[in-house]
Amino acid sequence: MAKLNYTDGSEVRRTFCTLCPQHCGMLFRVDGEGEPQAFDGDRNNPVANGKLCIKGTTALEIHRHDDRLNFPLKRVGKRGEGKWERISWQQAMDEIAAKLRDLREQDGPESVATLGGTHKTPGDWASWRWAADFGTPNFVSQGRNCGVSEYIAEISMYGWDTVYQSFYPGKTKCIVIWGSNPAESSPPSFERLRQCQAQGAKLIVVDPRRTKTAARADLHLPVRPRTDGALALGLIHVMIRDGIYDKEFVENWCTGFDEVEKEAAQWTPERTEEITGVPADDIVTAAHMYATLGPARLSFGVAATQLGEGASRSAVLGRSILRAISGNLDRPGGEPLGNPYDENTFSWLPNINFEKLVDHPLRTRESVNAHETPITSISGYKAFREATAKIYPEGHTGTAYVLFASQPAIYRAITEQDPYPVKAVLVQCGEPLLSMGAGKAAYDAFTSEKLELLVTMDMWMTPTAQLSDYVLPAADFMERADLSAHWGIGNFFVVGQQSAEPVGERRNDYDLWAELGRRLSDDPDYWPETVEGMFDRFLAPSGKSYREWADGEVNHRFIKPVFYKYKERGFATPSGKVELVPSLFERFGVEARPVYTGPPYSVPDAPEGEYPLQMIPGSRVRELTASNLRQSERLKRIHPEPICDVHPDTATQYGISDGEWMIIERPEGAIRQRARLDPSLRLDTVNPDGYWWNPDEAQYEPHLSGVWVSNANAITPGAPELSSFAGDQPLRGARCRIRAGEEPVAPPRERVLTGTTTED
Ligand SMILES: Nc1nc2c(c(=O)[nH]1)N[C@H]1C(S)=C(S)[C@@H](COP(=O)(O)OP(=O)(O)OC[C@H]3O[C@@H](n4cnc5c(=O)[nH]c(N)nc54)[C@H](O)[C@@H]3O)O[C@H]1N2
Ligand SMILES: Nc1nc2c(c(=O)[nH]1)N[C@H]1C(S)=C(S)[C@@H](COP(=O)(O)OP(=O)(O)OC[C@H]3O[C@@H](n4cnc5c(=O)[nH]c(N)nc54)[C@H](O)[C@@H]3O)O[C@H]1N2
Ligand code: SF4
Ligand SMILES: [Mo]
Repeated sequence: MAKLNYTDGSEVRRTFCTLCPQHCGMLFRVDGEGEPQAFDGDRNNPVANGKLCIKGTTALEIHRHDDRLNFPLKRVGKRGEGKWERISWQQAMDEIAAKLRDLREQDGPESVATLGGTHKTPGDWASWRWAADFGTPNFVSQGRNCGVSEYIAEISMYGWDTVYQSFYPGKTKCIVIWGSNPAESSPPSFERLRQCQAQGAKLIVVDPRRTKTAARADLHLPVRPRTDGALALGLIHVMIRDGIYDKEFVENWCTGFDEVEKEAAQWTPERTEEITGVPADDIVTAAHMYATLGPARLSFGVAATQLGEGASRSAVLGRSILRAISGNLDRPGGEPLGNPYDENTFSWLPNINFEKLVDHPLRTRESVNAHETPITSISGYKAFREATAKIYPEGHTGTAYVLFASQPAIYRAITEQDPYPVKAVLVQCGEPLLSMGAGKAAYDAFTSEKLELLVTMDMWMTPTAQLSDYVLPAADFMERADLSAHWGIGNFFVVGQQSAEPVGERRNDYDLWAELGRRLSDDPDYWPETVEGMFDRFLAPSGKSYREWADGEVNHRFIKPVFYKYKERGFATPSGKVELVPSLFERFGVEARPVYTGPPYSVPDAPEGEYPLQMIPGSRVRELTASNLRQSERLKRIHPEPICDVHPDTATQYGISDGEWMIIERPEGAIRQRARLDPSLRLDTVNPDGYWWNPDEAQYEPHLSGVWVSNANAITPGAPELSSFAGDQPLRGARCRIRAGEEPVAPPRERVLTGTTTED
């Protein structure tokens, strides 16, 4: 690659977009000065076959934006006051490492936590590798609120997972999209969905809203938020009652069926309708479509994992049982079980090196949430590693998800020092105040005097960065060499060439961990000099280096799917079978049967009388990624203000008009968004935009770029005990009330570009 393609001497660089987790292939035309001037989709990359979405087309705007952070900053005033001193990377790394060393000596490595977010390649795996090296189990990253409980349910039940798999045009005959909306969240998978439908596949969508995906469905089940576990039990009930489950598979390959049958017995379609609001007839039709049309895929979706204690457990167990008893596991066109990386492709886990964390000589404690969510712990990790070893000798690639700590428990460990103190937090690639739920608890933690160090590495002066002691400028995806393996769980890897010189002192996220690691590690070879050196280690089994892949004809590799693998190897569970009632749950004292405990509520929430509605914030919109991209003028034109969907009758009841500001309230506080009337929405449900802040509103305390104005995660409930069995937070379905009004406001920002210019 990197050939001279143009007569003016410019080159083409080939990489992939990381503005959302799809990682579509992208090409940049780079001029003689090393500056990218134009871009296009990479038609040779099979993820999106050359297509880019509207977000991807902002790449150069983002790269050149005036608001970007370009130099390391050290706080000189009070936290959140906005007084900074520009310092060198060397000084920042020396001072931060010295503080972390002191904390590790005095309070143990567990007193340091990392908070990361959505998949930003080097930032995620490098922070896990660093945590393992430093000795702290308190690390959080992408996936914490997307899929941990789903992963754990699937791995416990099958010893394998289907999370990152897909449906196949021509082969898949029935697709169930449940708590997910690929029309907005994944252009490549929506395209595939359309291809499947064009070749005859039927579509069932389970969503309280009639989304763009639901609009294409043959059957839409508008479920009451948080009642997915009941719906799954209703579907299981019909499949057993009508004898349309795969009896042979259940007999030969499953344990626990009798217990499931007993639990499902009470979930007649009528009772299921009472709890979920889905008409009984539709439940029967859906069960028959799913069980009898042919190979079926019930896809991963974030909602099931975001329902909080009880509700998420029954939802993820119920969905996993459906995949198994329908006979779809590892069936072509059904539910492919992820293939482990083979010896010729990629080495993931050994390079993350969780083993070092397990045996770390300085680590004496489990994560701050392990006593409440014992599966997500180092003991949980060991149990999963042991169970899955026969399929995954290096460990199941999803095991990072078993280890992630839970954010509210980290916040509590800071403010209440319970179960032990956390005194330093390193934030990178994530925005805890906006995106991780329990925003108020995060704020209390970050402004607490008990927190001795808060570091943020980001591209922008985010609200969390504004409160930090050190702010470090991150490179964008054009400014770094890259490699994606979809967290080690896809059947795929792709490498990317660097296509721009970093502006100012922006650096690759890897460098933060490598620089700190070199100062703190007991192993001088642990951190290669550059990220490329680390990529070489990942890619060693492929027989080619990063450079060879990046500059070669083809920059990616798929692992060819193999089906019915279990017939040879059995399932990677303790019993070798699909455990419909997983023994790994029982071992950790977690209810292993799909017992439904969603609404009417089993967990403390706002009182129903005062807060009669349920809110489901954070549903994806095509033109934004979580709290990212709010700086783009192009995207501001498409989505300038936060929007909350409300049913017209509900709006009338509360005196709210279309297009006017409305207030959404919970005991944690109130936010405002613009009402948009949606007659297809359930009457009891409102759908506020998530992750909302405004970089054009006043920075620093008390406004923090409007973080309290419209940010739904400022009012999502935060106590650790409300998290699911896996530590996932109750981000969807919390009770709320609404009214007309527009109180919370923040003044506009004075445009002083502190620390962001390229000049001294
Ligand atoms: N209510 C509600 N809350 C949710 C969800 C929901 O559905 N509803 N979904 C949850 C899910 S699934 C997820 S994954 C999270 C998303 O949560 P996060 O990933 O925390 O969300 P973002 O807001 O995308 O934060 C990313 C931050 O990283 C910065 N950034 C972007 N690229 C880079 C980079 O290359 N390097 C560095 N250092 N920084 C970068 C951005 O500027 C931004 O500040 O939100 C969760 N929160
Ligand atoms: N444009 C864009 N694309 C993205 C992202 C982004 O921020 N923007 N984020 C990326 C990330 S990190 C992730 S994890 C994926 C997530 O991708 P998806 O899984 O598609 O996530 P959402 O679009 O949030 O879809 C969740 C759906 O669940 C519905 N829902 C809410 N509550 C409930 C409930 O109680 N039960 C049921 N059954 N449904 C419910 C919502 O109405 C919504 O339609 O998207 C990725 N792609
Ligand atoms: S879907 Fe859009 S934002 Fe996401 S990787 Fe592809 S081009 Fe980038
Ligand atoms: Mo996510």
